[in-house]
This record gives sequence, C-alpha cells and structure tokens, in this order.
Amino acid sequence: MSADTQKRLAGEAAALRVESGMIVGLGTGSTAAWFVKALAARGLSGLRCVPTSEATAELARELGLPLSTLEDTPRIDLTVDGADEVGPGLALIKGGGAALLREKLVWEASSRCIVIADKAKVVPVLGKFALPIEVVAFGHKTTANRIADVLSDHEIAMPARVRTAERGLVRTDGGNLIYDASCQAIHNPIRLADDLKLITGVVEHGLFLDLADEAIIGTDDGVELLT
Ligand code: ABF
Repeated sequence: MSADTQKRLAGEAAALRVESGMIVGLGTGSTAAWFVKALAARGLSGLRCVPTSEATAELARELGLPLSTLEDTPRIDLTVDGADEVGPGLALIKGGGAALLREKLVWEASSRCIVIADKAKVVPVLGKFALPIEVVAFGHKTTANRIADVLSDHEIAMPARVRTAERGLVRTDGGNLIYDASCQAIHNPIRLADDLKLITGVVEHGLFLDLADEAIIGTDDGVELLT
C-alpha cells in the first residue's frame, strides 16, 4: 500500500470524528487534504471551518466547506492535521509545509486535536526530519547565528539552513522565513523548544509537544490509533 493510500485512510477515519455544528480546524499538507476532502463529502450541516493555511482555505472553498477565522470563532471543537514526525507521547515535528505558526495557533485554540499520518511518520526519536523554525525576515542571518548557538548547546552541530525554493526564499503565509535545523535526534524536545522560543527573531518552531490528543495512523492493515 502506498504512503498516499495510508494518508487517505487516516484522513477518512478522522473525518468520521466530526459532528454537525462543530467548529473544525483544518490542517495543512497532503494528509490533511484527504481529511478535508472526506469531511466535505460527508455534507454535515452547521460546520464552521478554520483553515491553517491559504492553501487549505482554497481547497476548502473549492469543496464548499463554510470557512471561519480564529477572530470569529476563537474556540475550536476539533482540529485535524498532519505531521512530519510522530514521536513518543505524540510529540510531533511539524512545519514541512511552512504553515507551523498558523497550525500551532489553531491547535492551541482547539478542545481536541487529532494528528493523522502514514506509518512512516511514526518514529522512536524525533529529529531525523529537519526541525522547521519560523524566523522574522528582518535580521534573519543574525537570528540564525543565535539559533546555531542554541543548537550547539544541545549538541546539534549542523547550523539551521534557510528554506529556499525556485523563486528564492520560502515565505510563510505571514511573510516570515523558515530555517530548517538538521538535528538528527532530539533527546530533550521540551528544553530545545523553550530555548528556541527565547531567541529574539524566532517566531515559532515545529515542535508540537503535549498538543495532540490522539493519532490516527494509516497502515497496510487499515488505521491504527495512538494516544
Ligand atoms: C502539515 O502537514 C505540516 O506541518 C507538515 O509538515 C505536513 C505533513 O505533510 P504531509 O501530510 O503532506 O506529509 O501539518
């Protein structure tokens, strides 16, 4: 079974958790897209959906899902979103899709959060996937030097690299930059998260700790639930 089929199974299973009248946070990425499509297909009434990115907003609009904003609906019943890594205790690395700031804001506004992923995303230790760090563009190279100092304190030798695409620097929906830190293994995610947030110029990072209530993992044998 392909990873995409596993993603679809997870997304469809998560869509069954939504009830009419709910305020729903819509995640970003290819797994979350399967959830959004399955949710739209259910045709539930009274939904209000808060997207975590412009890309997800566009998909939801195309599918006819009623959109809201955190300003209009600051308390969300259920958010469903993907991840780049799912570690022990449902600690996550997210942000491969450069949407981590809006994702984390929506997750933290939610009564319940379900992460959906294909089997390969489940790891024994976080860090093989480079940790995304959202940085204000102004003075970002100086900020990057301070990030390198913090990473070094965590025995992470590789400096974080600014994310680029064909058109140049990748910009988040909020206009910030993303630096990716190749940590290889993150043995103290709580301390690393705290240390990164203390750096002036760092807006947010992709460590989602103690935020996921449940994981629905697509596997070759159907879906697996992790709590
Ligand atoms: C998003 O889902 C991002 O935070 C994360 O990078 C991405 C995972 O992408 P995919 O579902 O396409 O594997 O929430």
